[in-house]
Amino acid sequence: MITQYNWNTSNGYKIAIALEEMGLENHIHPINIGADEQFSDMFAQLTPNAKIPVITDEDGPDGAPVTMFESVAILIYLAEKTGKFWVSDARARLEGVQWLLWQASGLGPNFGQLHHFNNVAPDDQTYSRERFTTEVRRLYGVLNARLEGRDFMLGDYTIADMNIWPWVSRHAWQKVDLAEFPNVERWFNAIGARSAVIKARADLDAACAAAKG
Ligand SMILES: N[C@@H](CCC(=O)N[C@@H](CS)C(=O)NCC(=O)O)C(=O)O
Repeated sequence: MITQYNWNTSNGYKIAIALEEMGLENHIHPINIGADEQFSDMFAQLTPNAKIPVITDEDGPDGAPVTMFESVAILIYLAEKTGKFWVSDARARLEGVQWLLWQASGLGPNFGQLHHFNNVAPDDQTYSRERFTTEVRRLYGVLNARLEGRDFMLGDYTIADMNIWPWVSRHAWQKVDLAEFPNVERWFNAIGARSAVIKARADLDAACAAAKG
């Protein structure tokens, strides 16, 4: 059995979606990051980084339990465990790793900063808002170019898409109109219509709502 220690954020949805797409039985243990549960002693036993998502799998690679943090590492683990939604050809895998790291090192952090400066920062933060808006729009341009002539990031639907899609699902927080990036809009709508994506988001949202009480 896999347990997702999770909350309904962009990084959190990635794992909920992957588990559902791969048909892996799992249990959601909500970690309410709005109530600082990521800093609890219990959570510190699972991760040194005090951030969701984290998973535990009673049936790890050698049959022994394993605990994992960092959403991209978890996505690779789940794809390799199931043999689903990844690429086996060596050259395709190199390409896939580049796009996974592009999200983890560029898209995720910059989108996250823009969410903060657009929606949370208390004072006028024009300089920061403009700085991150410029970079986020540049990243949308890179994504749009990659999706030209391709249905998904690596051709077929894989963890490379699950890794990016939840961040694009917050496009309103980024004040980005997807119509400006037509390949992204097409890709976004196709993934958003998948039953596994709809169910995974609804299940994680419901578990988080119940945890908030
Ligand atoms: N690089 C990490 C980022 C994880 C991350 O930033 N998680 C956020 C939610 S999306 C979090 O736990 N925030 C709580 C906090 O910063 O205290 C990953 O991809 O797993």
